[in-house]
Amino acid sequence: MTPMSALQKTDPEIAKLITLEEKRQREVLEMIPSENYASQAVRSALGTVLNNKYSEGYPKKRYYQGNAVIDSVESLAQERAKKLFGVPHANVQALSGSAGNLAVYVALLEPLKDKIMGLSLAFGGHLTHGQPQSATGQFYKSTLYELGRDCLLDFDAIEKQAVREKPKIIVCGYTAYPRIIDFKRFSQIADKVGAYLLADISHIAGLIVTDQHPDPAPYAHILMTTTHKTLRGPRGAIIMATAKGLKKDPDLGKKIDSAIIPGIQGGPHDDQTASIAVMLKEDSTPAFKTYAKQIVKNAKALATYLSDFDFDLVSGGTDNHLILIDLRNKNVNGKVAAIALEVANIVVNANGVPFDTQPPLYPSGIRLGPPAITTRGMKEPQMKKVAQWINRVIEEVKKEKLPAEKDARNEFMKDFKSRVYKNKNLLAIAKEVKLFTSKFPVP
Ligand code: DSN
Repeated sequence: MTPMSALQKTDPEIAKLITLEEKRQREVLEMIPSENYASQAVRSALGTVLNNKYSEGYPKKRYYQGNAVIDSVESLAQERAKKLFGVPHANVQALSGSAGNLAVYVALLEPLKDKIMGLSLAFGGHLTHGQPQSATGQFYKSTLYELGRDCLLDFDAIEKQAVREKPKIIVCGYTAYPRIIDFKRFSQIADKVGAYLLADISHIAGLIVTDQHPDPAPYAHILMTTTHKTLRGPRGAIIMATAKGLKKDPDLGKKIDSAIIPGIQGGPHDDQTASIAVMLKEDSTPAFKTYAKQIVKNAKALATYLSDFDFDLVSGGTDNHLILIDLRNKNVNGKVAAIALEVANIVVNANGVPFDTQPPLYPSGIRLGPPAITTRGMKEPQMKKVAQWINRVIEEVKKEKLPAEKDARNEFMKDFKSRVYKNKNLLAIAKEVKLFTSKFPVP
């Protein structure tokens, strides 16, 4: 019996929902830049008998018997990660990026005393970079930096802030920054104030290991990456100590491992570890390098076509896999745009833009990128079509004015949602997109 037919027999409700999600992923233009289509090989390692095992500890130092095979799986994942990223220590057990970042803080910081310095979420940082809403900003002190008026990293301001605030960890690496990150400049600042430099490369790791983005390993002390974005793996994370990190703190690797277990996690998800190992093997191939190159080519082409339609791209364009559009010149709210695009089978996310004046649930922009559609084989000529469709959708909802006042806004959204799913022009685009995507197979 195949896994799907077993599921169908036991739980047809869930089997049906999975089939529906499969269909959705096949039919849409999946353009959330942090999502991707993992290969069948990567997904095949998930949900195997490895799911049945407890393996608290690390290879050859487990708290449970019966781990000979799991030890080999985890050692293989560690070795492949070390080789791919060029680092001497890798921990492959963090269950997600949030857990990965928290483990780094648990490893190195004293609660309520030591300080994290990360980019504010409103400027493209992440909750776990010391935001006050997150445990990382509550258990530890934090100071958040912002981008300059040009929407780029302002290193002089960052340096001044670091000197003033004396953080113990500086975090670089972002969720909505379309430009190259100057890791060398960050390392000069971290070294000047004696801080650890943590590069959260979750978004751009796939570009880094294929030389499409400068490598942080020579400059940062710690690298943390999720595995399901441009790396195209299962959900999960890898925390790495670099050679520079071990030079600063010879116990860094041990501290990271202890922060994962017993610090913040118990047993690892061994099927996830196996899947990460498969991903790392795929990511070492020439085919993956070609893929990553194409992501950047596609993102640049899409940015150019969108600019031709007078879309206001934050920072003026992109160097990586993502594009952030400020929709204020189009008089369309980001949430309104994201919903309308989804009706047209184009999936992006509403996103704040630097210096946004709108609340996080109704931000002024949208964030999109081509990692997933590049996996399906789309190239520059297809980006022109994508830009045309996005433009048609935004033109269609230009008259939808989101009120500023909360109650009026809620009323408006109710009314908008009751109309937008029946909008004939959007549904016509949805049909075109569906026909188009049917020509590009998902893995
Ligand atoms: N949720 C991720 C993203 O979409 O960028 C960051 O954690």
